[in-house]
Amino acid sequence: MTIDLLRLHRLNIPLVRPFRTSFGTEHVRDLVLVEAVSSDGIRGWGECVTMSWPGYSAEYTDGAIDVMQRHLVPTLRELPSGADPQAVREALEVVRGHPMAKNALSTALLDVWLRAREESLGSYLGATRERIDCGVSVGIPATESITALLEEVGSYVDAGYRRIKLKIEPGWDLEPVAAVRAAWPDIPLQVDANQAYTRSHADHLAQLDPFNLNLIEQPLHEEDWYGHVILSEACATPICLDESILSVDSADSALRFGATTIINIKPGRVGGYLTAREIHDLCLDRGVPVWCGGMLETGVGRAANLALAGLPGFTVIGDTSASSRYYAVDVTEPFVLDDGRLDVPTGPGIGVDPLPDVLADLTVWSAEVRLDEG
Ligand code: OSB
Ligand code: MG
Repeated sequence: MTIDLLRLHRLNIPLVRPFRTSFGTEHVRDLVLVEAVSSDGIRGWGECVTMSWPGYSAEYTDGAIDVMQRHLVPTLRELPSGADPQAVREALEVVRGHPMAKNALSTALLDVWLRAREESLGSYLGATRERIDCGVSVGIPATESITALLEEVGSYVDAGYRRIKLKIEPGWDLEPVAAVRAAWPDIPLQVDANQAYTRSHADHLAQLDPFNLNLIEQPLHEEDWYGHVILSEACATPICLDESILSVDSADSALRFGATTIINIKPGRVGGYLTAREIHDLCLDRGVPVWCGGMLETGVGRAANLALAGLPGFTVIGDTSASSRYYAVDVTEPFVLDDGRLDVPTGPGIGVDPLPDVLADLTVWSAEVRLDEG
């Protein structure tokens, strides 16, 4: 079996509500789905989780398309036919950085490879759970109104979400956290700053301690390893890294230095599901809890994330929310919350396919690149 061609589909999907974080506001999800087509007609899918601007990390959608077409696809052309997922991963390593672009391509190829073997991604990765407890990530309300926040959180609690994550930034932290904690004294609650603070905020962030939070996610700049050690000492609330963890080695370093005690694993941020699994394995060995983060994925990325979240070390509730949290119309059959949980797909590969009509409606640009010719 060989992969003959790749199609890049750029989609713009309106979000059900704007998603404001410390790094900006997203109104429309601007992402790329990679479709890989094999010589025997099997089609696999991968999602490129970049945003349209480099606010979360240095990657962004135009840049990801460029690096895929200009640099990553040519490395895939050098692969022997039938190359296994590890060989694909190694081929892509000749390009520095760009983990989200690499994840999109390698997942599309992995999906074809698994479908040809009729094996699900969950089974391949080693998932031991069939249903995943779901949390939800709540943006900063456009109005910065506590009432609006409580209404939004209330709608998620009513929908059955089992954990709430609040986005915070300087000026939007203690007050919203206190209000949500007062309204729901027992709900698992955590916060995510997306690097918005500095070391000088250590005492300020320690004021979150009385609210019994699971964790504070990525308070400081992604390269500020020592700053996170200082915060870990200043705060009783555990520090959890997201943006800082780009590889198995950065996870190992962060844990050994005491910069983090919990890790948010996102396959896009680490360059693919094989690396995501290795970070999971390292943490499981050390007894370090991990959880599956999200990047406002469509059903394509969500399906694969649910497979990952089924692994035994994912003992902390993650950001794998239902389709309706993000989109009025998802590109796949929607993922629907049932008792606060979503099922790990069981079909071959990622177990879902884009709906052709919806895909066509949402596509703003597409390109086809052949792998069987230079
Ligand atoms: O930092 O975890 C983050 C969304 C986009 C970019 C970064 C992050 C997020 C989220 C939402 O918090 C996760 C999700 O629901 O997909
Ligand atoms: Mg985060």
